[in-house]
Amino acid sequence: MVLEGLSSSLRETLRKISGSTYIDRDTIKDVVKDVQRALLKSDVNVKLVLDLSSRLEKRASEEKPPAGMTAQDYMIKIIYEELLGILGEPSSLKIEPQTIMLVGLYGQGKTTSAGKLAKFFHRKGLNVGLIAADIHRPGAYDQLEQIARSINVPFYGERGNRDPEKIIKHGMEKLADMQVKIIDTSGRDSLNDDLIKEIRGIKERFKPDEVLLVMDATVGQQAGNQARTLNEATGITGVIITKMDGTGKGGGALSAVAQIHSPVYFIGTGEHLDDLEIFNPKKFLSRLLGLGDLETLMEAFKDTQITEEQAEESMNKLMSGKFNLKDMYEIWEKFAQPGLMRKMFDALPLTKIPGASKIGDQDIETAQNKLQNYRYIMDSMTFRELEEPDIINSKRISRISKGSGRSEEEIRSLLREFKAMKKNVKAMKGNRGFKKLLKNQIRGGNFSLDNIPEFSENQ
Ligand SMILES: Nc1nc2c(ncn2[C@@H]2O[C@H](COP(=O)(O)OP(=O)(O)OP(=O)(O)O)[C@@H](O)[C@H]2O)c(=O)[nH]1
Ligand SMILES: [Mg+2]
Repeated sequence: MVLEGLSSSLRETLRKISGSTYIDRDTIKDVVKDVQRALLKSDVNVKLVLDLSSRLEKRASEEKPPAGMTAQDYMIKIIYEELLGILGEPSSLKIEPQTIMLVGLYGQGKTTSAGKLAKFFHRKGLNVGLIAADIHRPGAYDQLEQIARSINVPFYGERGNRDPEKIIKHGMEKLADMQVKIIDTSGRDSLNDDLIKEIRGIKERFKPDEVLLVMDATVGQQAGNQARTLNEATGITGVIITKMDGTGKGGGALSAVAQIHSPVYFIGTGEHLDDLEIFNPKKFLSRLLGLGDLETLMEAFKDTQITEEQAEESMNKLMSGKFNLKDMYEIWEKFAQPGLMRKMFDALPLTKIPGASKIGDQDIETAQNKLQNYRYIMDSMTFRELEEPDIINSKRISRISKGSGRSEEEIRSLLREFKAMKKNVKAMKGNRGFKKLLKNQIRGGNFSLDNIPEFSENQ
């Protein structure tokens, strides 16, 4: 995955913060250094990194966390916000008739992206036409024509014509009925006056509604210069970062975007014409930091019967020491709802954490079976045992085992989990409710199947 290195070092930093007992000046300095190093290593522009780290340091030293939030969490929040600042505001292409021109150096993915965009608009119900104005690359005409044919959209090009403006003029006329016109232009292997003159000419003559910079995730520190120069020549209105499925460091392209203050509209995630994703900075960053796709996750919870009040109530009970097995049963019951676990795992970036094994349907089934068995066990407990689990001695365990058909070891394991859950939550000072617990756990990057029923923080 692109930004793999950045992702794992930032996650490490967040873990460090979560695990620290307090945040003092030295911790702040340490954290800022860590973040700095991680960003630089991923080719994020040096000046951006320096600006970001000084803002981080200033905010972390001066700002006070609001009531109910720990200094650790607040530090994480500041890092999140500052990184989000680099990624910019979410913005997307309007779904309406328009002319789009793609610019970028050789091999960045312009022609492929032209096809992806055509497919995108086509699917949204707009007529699309593709215009091949790349007069440099031998085979550019054929490549775009083939793409156009594969998605069944009209194409215009003139094989052998060396004047891109003439081709576009004819193309605009021929494709006048098309609601969206996409112009593929030439690249060069580096920035040169010839290229600048060519694309500036096209831009000034045809005044496209959007000029999209296509840049791949492998460009390093020189990305900023590329973006700036192309921006000066044509006024970039948005960016497509391609090859996000590769192993590029990604930081160069992302900083280039920040430097020209243009939004990233899409990311390319493969060679296929369907491999185009609308870019959402918050989602992207949450995944990068291993915070999970919190929004999606919270959406999943909204669909279930667990309201925040209910969760809050359980947590209050838990913390007051009055929490008993019956309450735990209730919570588990909610988790055992069909589909919820799948949704949770789909929303979480577990599969992208290096070393973490992919959560398969098998694992989910195992977890759900485990919950089911725990419920059988609890069904065999007396009312008093559920309310006061401490009285459950080995004699009682043996009785419960016979009644439920589950092994004594399983019952012990249930009791252990209950105790761990109680202890873990108690250890967390301040009641910030279920959401918070879940967030912390995800944040720690240690969200595992075993942790779910316990809601344990595991730090
Ligand atoms: N893995 C992956 N490959 C991509 C992506 N986008 C484009 N490519 C590949 O990158 C290579 C170059 O893509 P093109 O679309 O031809 O790039 P271009 O900018 O038009 O290049 P020139 O015409 O030479 O200027 C092709 O092999 C594409 O299949 C992407 O998002 N992911
Ligand atoms: Mg091309």
